[in-house]
Amino acid sequence: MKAALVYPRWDWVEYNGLAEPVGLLQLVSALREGGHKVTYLDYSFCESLDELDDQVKDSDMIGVAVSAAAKLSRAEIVTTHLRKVNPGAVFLGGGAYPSIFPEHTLNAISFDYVLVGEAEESIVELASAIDAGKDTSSISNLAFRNTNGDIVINPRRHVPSDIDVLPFPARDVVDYDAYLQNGMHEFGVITSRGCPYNCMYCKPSTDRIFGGGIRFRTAENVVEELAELARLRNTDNLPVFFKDDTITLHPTEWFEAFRDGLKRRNLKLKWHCATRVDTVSRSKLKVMAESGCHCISYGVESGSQRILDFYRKGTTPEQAVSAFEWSHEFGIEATAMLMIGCPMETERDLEATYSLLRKLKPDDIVVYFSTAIPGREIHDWAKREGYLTDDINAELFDPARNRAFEVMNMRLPFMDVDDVIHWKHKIERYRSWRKVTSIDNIRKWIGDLMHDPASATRKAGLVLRGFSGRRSKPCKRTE
Ligand code: B12
Ligand code: SF4
Repeated sequence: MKAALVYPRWDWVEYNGLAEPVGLLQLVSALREGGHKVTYLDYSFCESLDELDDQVKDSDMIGVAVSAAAKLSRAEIVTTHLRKVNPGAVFLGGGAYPSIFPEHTLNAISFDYVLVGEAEESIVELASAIDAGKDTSSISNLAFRNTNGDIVINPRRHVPSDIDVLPFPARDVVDYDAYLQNGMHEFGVITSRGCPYNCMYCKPSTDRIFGGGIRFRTAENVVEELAELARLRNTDNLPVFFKDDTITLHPTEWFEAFRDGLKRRNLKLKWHCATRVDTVSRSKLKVMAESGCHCISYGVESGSQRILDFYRKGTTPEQAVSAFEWSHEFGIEATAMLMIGCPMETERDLEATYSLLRKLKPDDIVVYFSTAIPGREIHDWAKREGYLTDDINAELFDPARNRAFEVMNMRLPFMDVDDVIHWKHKIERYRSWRKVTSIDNIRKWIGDLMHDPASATRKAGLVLRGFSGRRSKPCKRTE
C-alpha cells in the first residue's frame, strides 16, 4: 500500500529544542521492510498547512504521530486538514500520548484507528491487512470504534525482547540541513527502550509505551547505525544526543565495546546524554569519556532527601556529588537538572538544593518547575489532593514552556509562587556567575564565537538574562 507518516510539528514552538522523531522514523523503515511505499511528511518548516498536500493525495493510510498532551492540538489541526485533502484514506494515530490515552485520542482527533505502544510490528500488520482487505478488528495494540460507536482497545502484544532486530530510523527522509540550520545541534539516537525506575513525576507514562523494564541494544548494533548515519551525512564526526531514559544502565563493558567499535569504524563521536546520578561509576565515566561523551545532564532534581523521597527518585545528594566529581575528573561537563516548586517543598528544601549546587559546581544548570503532566502519577496525585490549578489548558503540561514563562500548574501550600520564582532567579544568577567566572567556560565560549557566532551570542544573552532575572515574553502564537 501507499502509506504516509506525518510529524505534525505545524506552527509549533519548541521550548526544549528541535529534534527529529526517531521512533516515527523507525516506523518508516518498518513499513518499507514490510513492502509498503512510504511518504514522510514533516511540518516543522512549512509556511502553510497545504504545502505538503500533493504528497498524500494518493495515500491509502495516513499515520500521524502524537507525542504529548501539550501537542495534541497540533496533531488535531494537521489530521483535520489532511482528511479534507484525502477523505478516502484510513487515518491512524500513534506515539506517546495515544499509548497512554488511546480513548481520549480517539475522542479528540478524527482517527479511524489508534495503535498503542511500540508500533514496528503492529503498523506493518495493520497496513498489510488493510491492503489485503482483511478484517483488522483483532490486531493487537489496536484501538478503534466498533459499529455501535463504542471504543474497543485490543490486548497488547509482547514487546520484542531483542531490540537489535528493530530497523534503524529512516534518516534519509529527514531534511537534516533544515534541522541543523534551525538550531538542532545533535542527531538523536536511542540505545535502549524503557526505564526500570519508578519516579512519581514520570511514571507510568513510558511503561505505557514500552511495557515496563528496560531492553538494551548491543554496542555493535548502535555502532552500525552510527556508521550508516555518518555515511548519510558524509562525515566521520558526529554530534549525537542519546535520547535513552537511563543510558548508563548499560554496564561498563558495553561502553568499552562501544568505544572499540567506534574506533574500528574510524568514527569520532561527540555525544551527550541525560541520566541518573546513581547509575554512573568512576570507571564507567572514564570509558564513556573515551568513547566521546562530553556532557551529561544529571537528574539531580533536589538537594533535599525529603523531596527526593517524595518523588521516589531513589537517589541521594551525596550520589550527585560523586557523579559530578567523577565527570569533571574525566573532562565531562556536568549539567544539573532541577525541579523546584513541588507542593511538598518548603524554603528549607530549596536552601538544601542551593547549597548542594555549590558543592556540585555544575557546568550548567537547568531549573524546571515541578509540573503535573497527564499520564504521570504526580498528575493524579495533585488532582486528588486538590493541588492541580488547571487541568484544561494543555500548554501548562509543557515544563519547558512553564520554565520560559514562569508559570506553574500546581498549588503550593507551604510557599508563594513568587518565592519559588525568587529561588529560580537565585539559582539562575548562580549559573550565570559560574559561566562568567570559569576559565573553561570562557575558553569554550570564545571557541563557540569563532565557529558559531549566532549560538555564542544566544548563550551570552542567556547568561545576561540569568543576572537580570527576566522571563520570556509570552509568544504571539498559540503553542
Ligand atoms: C527525546 C524526548 C523529547 C525531546 C525530543 C522529541 C523528539 N522529537 O524526539 C524534546 C526534549 C524536544 C521533548 C520535548 C517534550 N517532551 Co519528550 N520525550 C523524549 C523521550 C525522552 C524520548 C523520545 C523517543 O525518541 N523515544 C523512543 C522512540 C522509539 O519511542 P516513541 O517516540 O514513543 O515511538 C514509538 C511509539 O510511540 C510509536 N509511535 C511513535 N510515533 C508514532 C506514530 C504513529 C502513526 C504510530 C502508529 C505509532 C507511533 O512507535 C514508535 C516505535 O515503536 C520520551 C521518553 C521516551 N523514553 O520515549 C519523552 C516523552 C515523549 N516526552 C514527553 C513530554 C511530556 C514532553 C514535553 C511536553 C515536555 C518536556 N519533556 O519538556 C515536550 C513536548 C514537545 C514535543 N516534542 O512533543 C512525555 C510524553 C508523554 C505524556 N505524558 O504526554 C515522554 C513520554 C516522557 C515521559 N516520561 O513522560 N521530548
Ligand atoms: S525520571 Fe528518569 S529514572 Fe525516573 S522513571 Fe523517569 S526515566 Fe526513569
